Amino acid sequence: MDSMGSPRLYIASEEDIINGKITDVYFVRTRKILEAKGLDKVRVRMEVHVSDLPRGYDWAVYAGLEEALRILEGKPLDVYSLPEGTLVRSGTPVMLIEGTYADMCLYETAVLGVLRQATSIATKAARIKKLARDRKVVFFGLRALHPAIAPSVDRAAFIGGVDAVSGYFSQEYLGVTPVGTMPHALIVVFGDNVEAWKAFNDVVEPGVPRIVLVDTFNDERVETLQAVEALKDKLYGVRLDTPRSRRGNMREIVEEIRWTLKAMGYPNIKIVVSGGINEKSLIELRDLVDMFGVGTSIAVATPVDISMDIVEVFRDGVWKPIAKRGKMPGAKKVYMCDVLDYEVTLWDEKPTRCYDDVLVKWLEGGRLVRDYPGVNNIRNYVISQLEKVPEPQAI
Ligand code: PCP
Repeated sequence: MDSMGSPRLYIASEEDIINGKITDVYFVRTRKILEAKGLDKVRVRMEVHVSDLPRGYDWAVYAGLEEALRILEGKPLDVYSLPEGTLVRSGTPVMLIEGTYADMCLYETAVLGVLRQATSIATKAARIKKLARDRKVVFFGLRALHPAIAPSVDRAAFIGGVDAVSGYFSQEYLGVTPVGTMPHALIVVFGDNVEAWKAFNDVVEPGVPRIVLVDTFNDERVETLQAVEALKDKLYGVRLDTPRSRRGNMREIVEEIRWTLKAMGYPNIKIVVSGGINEKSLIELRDLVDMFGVGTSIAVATPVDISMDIVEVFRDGVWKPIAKRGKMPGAKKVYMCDVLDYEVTLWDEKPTRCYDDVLVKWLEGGRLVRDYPGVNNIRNYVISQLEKVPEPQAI
């Protein structure tokens, strides 16, 4: 708050989120009605499921579980979930929350928000990573979104499978080393690209690869040769972020750079391309480019729709299946055979084909009953699944 008591930034505090203040007003009214009419002790089983995939998507990477659990921790609720990072198809139950509806309704907005954002970003990152094959992908998309959610955005992209993220804070928040190159601003302030590159090499800690931007003032090939001349064996790579006004045929530009470097005796200089990279442009360049800097197309990913619906109510001493139209009543279990090959059954139904029960308890009475796996383990899990699925159709 500033001195006048106005918010400096229009962001919710962690406390407000965890206390259920960041919610839709109709949930506040609902809870008030239930309490007034003596229905606040009605127990329900609330199912969270992937309700709709974007056109052309066959699967989504389920992400956001850790933050969702941290919102629900301490509430008198039992929560079951698939592991974070599981590839799922449309309609798959990913979480089940059991308790009184009055105790969970204020958190529906926040839990869905966390799950939908993380799943949408992780899914897009996984698609891009799969399409990049053995090429590196670095997430450069923080500037596309509000900085308040930057840690969760980097986390989701990393879980989805990108090789690195650019957020300076990510070492502290995620325990992953951030990766970046240099902005055009550095070169513009020096007024001389070669001086700026040399200053980068002089000042930046030795472990950081010397990847220089080669499109600021001159043609990419001219600047690439200047960079080779200026940094010689210190040069690790060149980044092309060619402005759209000059972009033309990006593939031919990269081919020319690759060929020229080879002709000059520098076949191992890496080529990094960023700026507007999406699934289709990545496919056009992946045989020539060593690393992609992808921002907006991951950060502002097409939404994966996730819904939360009551599927059972405890009445007259028994759990009774009930759901709104369009939803499948009854609490469900998920038994895994292999990647994207699983069986969904009713809660007490015996599976017939797959037997690995993967919808497991995470919170009991609001208390965590298993350890969070950590972002590196989740990412490895996603990568191992991606190895078993075909390349998505680029959209
Ligand atoms: C952009 C900046 C972003 C890259 C491209 C991602 O270049 O490097 O990280 O772009 P995308 O969101 O379209 O995928 P500039 O806007 O030129 O910024 P800078 O000069 O700081 O590199």
